[in-house]
Amino acid sequence: MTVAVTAGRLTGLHEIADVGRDPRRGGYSRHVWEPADLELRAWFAERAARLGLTVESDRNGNLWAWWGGPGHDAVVVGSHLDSVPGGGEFDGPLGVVSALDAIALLQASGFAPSRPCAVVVFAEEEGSRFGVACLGSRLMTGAIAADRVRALVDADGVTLAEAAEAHGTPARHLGRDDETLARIGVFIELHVEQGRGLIDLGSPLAVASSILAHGRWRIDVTGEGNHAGTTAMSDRRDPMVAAARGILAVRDAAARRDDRATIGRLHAVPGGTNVIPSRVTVWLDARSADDGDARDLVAEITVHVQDAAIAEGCTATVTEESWSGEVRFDPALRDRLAASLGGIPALATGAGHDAGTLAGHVPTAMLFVRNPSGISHSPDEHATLDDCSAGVAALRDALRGLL
Ligand code: HGY
Ligand code: MN
Ligand code: MN
Repeated sequence: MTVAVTAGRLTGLHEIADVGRDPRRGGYSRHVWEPADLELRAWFAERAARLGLTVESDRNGNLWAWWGGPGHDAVVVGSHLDSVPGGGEFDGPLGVVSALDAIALLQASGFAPSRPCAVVVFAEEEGSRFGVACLGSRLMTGAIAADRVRALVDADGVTLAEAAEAHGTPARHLGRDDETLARIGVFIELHVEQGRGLIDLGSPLAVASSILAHGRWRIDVTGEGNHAGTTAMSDRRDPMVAAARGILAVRDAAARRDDRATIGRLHAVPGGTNVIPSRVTVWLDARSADDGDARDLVAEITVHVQDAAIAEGCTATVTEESWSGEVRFDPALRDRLAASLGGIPALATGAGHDAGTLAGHVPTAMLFVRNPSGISHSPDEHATLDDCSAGVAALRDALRGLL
């Protein structure tokens, strides 16, 4: 049996190709417990059931599909189905579809696993709705306090507790889940590569070596709301101008240090064309090679942003919303996997993953599939069918070796 293909795509990707399309932004907007995400969850349950897998949700809204029933020391493969706003087709779903396809190939070949195996779909990996990345895996591992998570609010004022309750995940049960974590013997996440690493290496596949330290910070700049027509330029305390000065300083600080810093989201209050805002909030994503460098970068940015605010008669506060320390994947598992797949290269990444959260708890590895555009978090993200098929075959072989 070969990998299932429909209309030039892995069949699983074809089946969900219309779910959560975003006509306004382009690409896909699939946010946790919103209609597209619910449809994807139902699709996953149905597709897993077709393979005879037993599907269950854990106390944090992560989905598990068990081959042969739940058990300990399991080999777990999977990724996420949610997306950034206006995201691509592959970031997350490729890992889930490939995991199901790899199991289908093993089943078709008559292979019988000698240890438990599961496909997992982690909830809210992108943090697009509630702001904190890798929320499902963070909750499971206890990396974030459940009380804080329950109180997170989306753009419409819905708390995470309310959203979870509405879709069958009791809010009081959210939090560290030692029982589920203890079932995982090894975790492998296959993911589309999100940069040009594999193009440069001329390889369809790689294993992950490390993930940059990264986090998210909310920057609130407060000034004085006033009239756009009657307020002299010299009389203004305009937080938008202060934020603009701050954003340039963010770019310059990261460039000087050879780090990465991005402002991808901005919110002005009250948000009228003819109104000088009273407050502007921007969100900073900052990433560096190690934890100390990332902390230093954000400390420097904080000083620049506060100086920019003072220069405009405003004030600025910087609040951490999420933090992920540098990850170095288990070298023994990485090397074993790379060797078993014909000596594929190892690649560092600047993108965060649930595998990064799990790496501190269980032996964890990642497989990257080449992205010929080198672009991700955009509708232009891509992976060819040949490379996706190579990824499925690699995951099948990895599973065969571990099961
Ligand atoms: O933001 C990230 O690095 C990831 O793609 N969630
Ligand atoms: Mn992503
Ligand atoms: Mn992802």
